[in-house]
Amino acid sequence: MTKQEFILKLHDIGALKFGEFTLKSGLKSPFYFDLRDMISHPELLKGVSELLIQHIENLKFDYITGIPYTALPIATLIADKLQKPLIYARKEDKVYGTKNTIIGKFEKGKTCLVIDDLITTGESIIETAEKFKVEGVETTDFMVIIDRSANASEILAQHGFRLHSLIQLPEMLEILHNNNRIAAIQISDIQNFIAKSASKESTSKKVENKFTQNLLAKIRTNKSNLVLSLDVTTQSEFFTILDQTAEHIVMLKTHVDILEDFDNEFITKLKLYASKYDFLIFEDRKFADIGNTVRSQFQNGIYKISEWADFVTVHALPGEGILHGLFDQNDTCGAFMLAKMSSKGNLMNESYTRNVFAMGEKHAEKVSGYIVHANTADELRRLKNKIPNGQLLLMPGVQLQSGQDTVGQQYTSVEDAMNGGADCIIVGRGIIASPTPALTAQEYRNRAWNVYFGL
Ligand code: S5P
Repeated sequence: MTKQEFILKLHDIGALKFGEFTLKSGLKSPFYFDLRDMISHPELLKGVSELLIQHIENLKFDYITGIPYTALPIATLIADKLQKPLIYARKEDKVYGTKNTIIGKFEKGKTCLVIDDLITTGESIIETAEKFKVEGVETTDFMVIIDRSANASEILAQHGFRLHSLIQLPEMLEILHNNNRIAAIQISDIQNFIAKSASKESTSKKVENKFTQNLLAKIRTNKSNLVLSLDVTTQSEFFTILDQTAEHIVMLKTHVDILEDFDNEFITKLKLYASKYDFLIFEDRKFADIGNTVRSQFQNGIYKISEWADFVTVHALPGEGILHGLFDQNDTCGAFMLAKMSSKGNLMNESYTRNVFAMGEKHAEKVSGYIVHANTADELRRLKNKIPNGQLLLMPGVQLQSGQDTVGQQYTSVEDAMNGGADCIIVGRGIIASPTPALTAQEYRNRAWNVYFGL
């Protein structure tokens, strides 16, 4: 099968549609490609695998994989022809430590060629590469059937990946036009649409609320990205450490419910420190109940958090009612949503994290950003890229060196956190368990600030 025959056949089976289509984002697209049905046409499946083989013959790789679902049967045929071992990454996210992310037999340190059907932004390729990397398999070459992107090849090159494509969109449109399948005007509509969506991606609306602006201003004036997590159980310890560290922080994170001698005086005193040293107060309450209950937990009880906190943490798990419950009656406190926790084996998988970002974007007037932990700078950068423009990333589980505690907390270094794009680091025991909290707080602050400012 020639490339032209393949393209025309794809059009015949309805895999390439032209007209007006409403995308998930609400945008109207002049075309819609869906190659899934191709696998039910044996001559197409065979034809495309032979065409792909011509492109990959000279590449060096140990294994071959296809991104589920459409590309997996194609990769299977190619693996058979080239007599290369097939492996693949689960499509669903790994939840428990026991399940393998990669199915098949492989050795660490080997390379894998990845086949995919369509490329639009390169996002799923980067995710796949990440999944393989975690398991020790390198994926540097990616072969796609149709490249319908504006600039995926350059974006991927920035990540060190090579993109090979069987069909580039302009060439495909020309073939379809020459065979009277589409009109010239449709080609220019498609080209305009792609150019517009590429520029939209780079200038997407900035969602920065007043709480975020306040925090960003303090980061600049205090020259600090350090959020101190002052998890101690008595007021005297609390203020002893605060006396030594307050000048180095931008925000103080509290768990007021672990104080044994909490009283209203505590809040009065804390507010005096906050105004003297110009830091914000962040009660890490991790709300996680129905709207009506969290409203009471926020406003009532002995802590009356809504009266003094500048920020609180909120879980997305109960649904967006939690944000209405907390904030419909409050205009003085912002939120950080927990998107990816630092504790080992936590159940926040990729799709959960994405859904948290989507909920936070929808409520951007209250949500200033997300609590996100990652074990490497690369992984954090990948998550940071998914955060809506203008929202922040605070990273807990940070110490001077990476490591773990005895109950599942994982630590990443200050440099990895900041290089991965954290706006603030959240540090507890790294500072409060130090024999010299003042010096140590200063060290965390300087190390983070140096990366932040590219020093
Ligand atoms: O995923 C998370 C989210 C948070 S807010 N992991 C965390 O460790 N935290 C909080 O950050 C945690 O509740 C604690 O107050 C602080 C980390 O403390 P450290 O002593 O381990 O640095």
